[in-house]
Amino acid sequence: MTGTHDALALDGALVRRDFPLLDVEVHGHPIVYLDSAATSQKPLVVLDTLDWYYRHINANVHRGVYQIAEAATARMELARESVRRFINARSAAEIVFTKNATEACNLVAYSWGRANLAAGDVVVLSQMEHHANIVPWHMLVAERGIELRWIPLTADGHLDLTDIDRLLDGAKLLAVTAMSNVLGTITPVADLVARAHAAGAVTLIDACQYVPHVPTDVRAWDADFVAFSGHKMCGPTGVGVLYGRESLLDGMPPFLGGGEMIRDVRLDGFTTNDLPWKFEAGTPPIAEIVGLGAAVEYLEGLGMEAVRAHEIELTTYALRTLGARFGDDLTIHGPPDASQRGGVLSFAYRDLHPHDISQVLDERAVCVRAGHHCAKPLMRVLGVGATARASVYVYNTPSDIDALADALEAVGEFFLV
Ligand code: C6P
Repeated sequence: MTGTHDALALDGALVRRDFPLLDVEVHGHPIVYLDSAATSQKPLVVLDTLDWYYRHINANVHRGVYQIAEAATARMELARESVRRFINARSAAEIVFTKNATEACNLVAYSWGRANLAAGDVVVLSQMEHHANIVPWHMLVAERGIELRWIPLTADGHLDLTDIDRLLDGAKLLAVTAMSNVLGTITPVADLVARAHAAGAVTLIDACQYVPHVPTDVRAWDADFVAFSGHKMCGPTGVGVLYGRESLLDGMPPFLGGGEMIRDVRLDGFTTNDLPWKFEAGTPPIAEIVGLGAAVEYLEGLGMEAVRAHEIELTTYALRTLGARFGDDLTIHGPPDASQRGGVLSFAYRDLHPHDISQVLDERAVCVRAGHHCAKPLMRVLGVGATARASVYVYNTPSDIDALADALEAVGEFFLV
C-alpha cells in the first residue's frame, strides 16, 4: 500500500498504483475509470485481505469455539470497530452490517417505519433522492397510507429550504441524501437534522455518496440513522452499513428473522439478540466485512481530509476544463462550485443521447455511466430522461479529465460532422 499522505497532498498518480484494475487495457487503450459513484475500484490491500481471509481463517462467526472460528469472529468485529471509528459513532453496537445502502434504508422502513408510522403520518424526502430512499417509503404509502412530502430544488441543484419548516411540521421522519449521486450536491445535513429534531421527526441520512469522499461524523450530524455501501469506498460488494442511534435500534423490532439475531427460540416464540446482531440474521458476509475493514483503514491511511481535498481539486479542474473546451455545447448539472459538491459530473452534450456518448467514450476506454442513475424523480425535475455521468475518486488525475475531454471531442466528430 502507498504510504500515508499529508492532508491536502493526495497524489492520484501514486494512489492509482494501489489499484490493479487500473492497469487493465480496454479496446487497446489504458482504462480511464470515471464511474466510481457506481462502484469504486479496490486497492491491493483489500484484495489481499479477502484472499488472506479465505486462505487462513475462513469459518462461520459467533458459533465455533475452535481457533479459526474465533479468529474470523474477532476480525469481523474488528472491522465493525473500524467502521465505528471512521464515522465517529458512539458504540460498535450502532453499526449494523447490511448487504448495501439499499438494504439499510429498507431496514429502517421495515423495522422503524412499520413500528412507528400509521395512516396519515408524514415522511419528508427530497426530490434528489436515489430510488433506495424513495421506493421503501412509496411501499409504506401503499401499505399504510403514509404521506410523502418533497423538498424541492433550486435552479443550481441545491435543496430549496424556503419552506422546510412547513414541510417538517408534524412529520415523523426526514429522509434525505447527504450527497446527490446525480448532481453531486452536498446537503446541509447537520442543519436539516436540527430542524427535523425541533419538529419532532427522526432522521435518516443516505450517505452512500458522502461517506467514501468526505470526513463523516455522525455525532456532529446528530443523525438517527445513516446508510452507506462498502463497495463505493474501496470495499467489496455485498456489504453495507446502517448506523443507528442505540436508543432507537434498541426499541425497534427485528428486520429479518433466523439464526444469529436471536437469544432464545422456543416452540412458543423467540427473544432477540443484543445490538447490533439483532439486525444481522443469518451468516453475515464475513469476508466482505473483513475486506471493508481493510478498505476503511486504507482510506484512513490516505486521510479523509486529503481524499476530499483531492476531489475538490479534480472537480474544479473538470468543471474548468470541460467548460473551456465545450462551452454551451456541454451542460453540467448541479452546483457550479466544487466546494459545495462531490466529484460527480452529470452532463448533457448537445442533443446526443447519453448512451451514444458513453458508447463512443468506451471505444477510447473511458468508463462513464449513462442512464437515470436510479433517480427518476430527479430526472423529471431536470426535464431529461437520462444523463451521462463521470465521477472521480482517489486514483483519478487531471489526465483522466483530459482523456474524457479528448474522447468527448471524438464523440462530437463522430455524431456531428
Ligand atoms: N448509486 C450510482 O451509480 P447500493 O446499490 O445499495 O449499493 O446503493 C444505493 C444508493 C443509495 N443512495 C445513493 C445516493 C446512491 O448513489 C446509491 C447507489 C449507484 O449512482 C448505483 S444506482
